[in-house]
Amino acid sequence: MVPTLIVIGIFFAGWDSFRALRNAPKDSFQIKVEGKMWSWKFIYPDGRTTNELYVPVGKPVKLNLTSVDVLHSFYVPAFRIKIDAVPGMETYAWFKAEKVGKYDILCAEYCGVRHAYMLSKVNVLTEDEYTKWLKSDNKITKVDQILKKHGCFDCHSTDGSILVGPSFKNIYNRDVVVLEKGKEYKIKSDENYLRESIL
Ligand SMILES: [Cu+2]
Repeated sequence: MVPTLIVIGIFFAGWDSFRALRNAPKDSFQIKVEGKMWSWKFIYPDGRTTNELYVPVGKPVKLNLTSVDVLHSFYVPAFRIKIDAVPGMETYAWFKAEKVGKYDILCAEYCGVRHAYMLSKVNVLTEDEYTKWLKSDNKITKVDQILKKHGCFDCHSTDGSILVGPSFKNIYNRDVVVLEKGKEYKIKSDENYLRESIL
């Protein structure tokens, strides 16, 4: 009897935590998350996308996750959430950030050679900052549409974060080293350089 009662007690304590984890509040702010080898993409209700997650402080946020290629696992140790991102399926997790700051995002499912670099951040902003952030460069520009259509965001970010390829942020007129016939040349990434790289 005694062990049975203990086990039943533990079950209900666990059931309670489980329900809290699985039932996102109805007024949660919803953000889509796409995992891919080897980066995270966050898609907000207005269509904007980022490679780092931006959320307001003190508000429940529900993440709807999927993967475009293999299994990944979205892991934020600070918020105690870890959930698989599965190709062809939608999973979810929710959290409420209690303090403003930056928190680590990791991939917790081995997904290929750069798995260990599949890192990102949660940026928790105050409500004022967040409304401002949502309003800033809110429009999806024609350039964004073109980049999206051709899949450029698979390897390049626009916010400076490093993915497989260089970020588009400040990409114009920076110093690059090119290799030609075994010789290194230092040049500027001018229009010609960018055009050739893209083509
Ligand atoms: Cu991974």
